[in-house]
Amino acid sequence: MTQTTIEAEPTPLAIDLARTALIIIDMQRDFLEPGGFGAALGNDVSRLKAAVGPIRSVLTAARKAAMLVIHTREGHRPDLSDAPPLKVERGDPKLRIGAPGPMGRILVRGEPGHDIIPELYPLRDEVIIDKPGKGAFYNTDLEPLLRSRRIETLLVCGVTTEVCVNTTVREANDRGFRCIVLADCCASYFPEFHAAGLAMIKAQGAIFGWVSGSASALTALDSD
Ligand code: C5J
Repeated sequence: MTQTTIEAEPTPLAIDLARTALIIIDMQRDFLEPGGFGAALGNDVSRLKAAVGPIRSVLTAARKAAMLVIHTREGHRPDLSDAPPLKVERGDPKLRIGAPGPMGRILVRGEPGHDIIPELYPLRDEVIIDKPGKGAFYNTDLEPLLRSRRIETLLVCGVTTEVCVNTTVREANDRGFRCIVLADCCASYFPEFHAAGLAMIKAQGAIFGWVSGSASALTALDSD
């Protein structure tokens, strides 16, 4: 039985688990650990840790349910040819994208800081989408991948709520995918942006998507 109902705001939702994927946005060392991109921008990276435990629980349940799991990573080619100069040329030149840091070159593919944190490390058969932008659909093959698997619903986790999570949800919504954002599985360096980011998604009758939490997701996944 793959049909279930998940508690969410602004309304509960009937979903087909066989056509649902878990997408975990940018849980990378560069955003969560000292010395990476997030810290270079002056943020308190410890604020993002709160999402790790809840994501781990949902990831474990999704793996058990054989759900499609997708991890994304924000980052650029070593020659930065896919990084718009206006994105690179911000802040202190010593701390910009491509600059050397304690976890390798900041936000560059293949560097230790670009990789996903060990607690949520992808299994060999899980999809990894390397994205040059904030949204996971921009200049990636995420959309054809979802369409080929006939996915209609995305359970969305990751960081940061108002940047890459929100951008991805808006891109997905415009492409006809239904997003359910798991609030405690997302985090921001700014608690007020986290709250506002979630409020914007579910406002006006779910203008971009629905907001739920890890407990409701686990109940729904258990009903499979
Ligand atoms: C940011 C992201 N915040 N993954 N990236 O620059 O949200």
